Amino acid sequence: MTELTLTTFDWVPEFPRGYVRDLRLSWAMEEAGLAYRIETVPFHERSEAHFAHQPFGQVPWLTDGDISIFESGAMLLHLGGRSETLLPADPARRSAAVSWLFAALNSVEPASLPLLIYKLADDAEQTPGRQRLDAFLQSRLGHMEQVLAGRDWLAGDFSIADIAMADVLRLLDRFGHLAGYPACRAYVRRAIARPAFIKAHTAQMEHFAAADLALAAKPGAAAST
Ligand SMILES: N[C@@H](CCC(=O)N[C@@H](CS)C(=O)NCC(=O)O)C(=O)O
Repeated sequence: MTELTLTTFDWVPEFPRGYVRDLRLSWAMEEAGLAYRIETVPFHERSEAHFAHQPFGQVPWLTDGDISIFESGAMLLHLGGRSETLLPADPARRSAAVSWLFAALNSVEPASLPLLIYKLADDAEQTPGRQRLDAFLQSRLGHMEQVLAGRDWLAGDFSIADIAMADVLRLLDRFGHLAGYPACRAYVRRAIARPAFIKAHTAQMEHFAAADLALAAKPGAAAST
């Protein structure tokens, strides 16, 4: 088996900690018991080598031997190819899991990301566009609520689809957007109670806390966003 290496930032500000998307992959690898290493790239300076792996200068990316993969969905699919714990072999169940993986990233996450951008811009103005966006999100959550009221996981057993969907919904929950959606909230609670999630989340928090300490120990250096 070739070696799996997950690359994330060396440091990030407080706000995204616990939500940086490398967590989707470390969570998956913990679920599957796959060995992996973590490498880092500077948050403040994005090199050409960084863009060669992730064309938007973002993280995470995953290397599997000589193969380099970016986009969390693509990486989850790649890991699914390594373990039936993550993606079932049965064609019908596999298709269901892949469909829900895309639904998380293509139908639900696009409704949540603009809200995060408004939040970071400290913009709470109820413009017509913003109202449309809220309605779009409510519609997506309404449908997810119906789906999740009838099942524990999206495609039979827990799969990469749940890693993506729970992570997308977890961010919405953070900002109170799941208040009227008890089944979605219960789903997020179920997902984040999994030992693999707890291990990956703890490791991410410790990684950035250690980065703070390393920065503080550098003479004259102070963390800045
Ligand atoms: N669609 C990408 C999104 C990656 C992404 O948004 N990465 C964030 C961290 S979670 C990032 O690198 N942000 C810093 C930046 O955009 O400069 C994926 O799912 O992998």
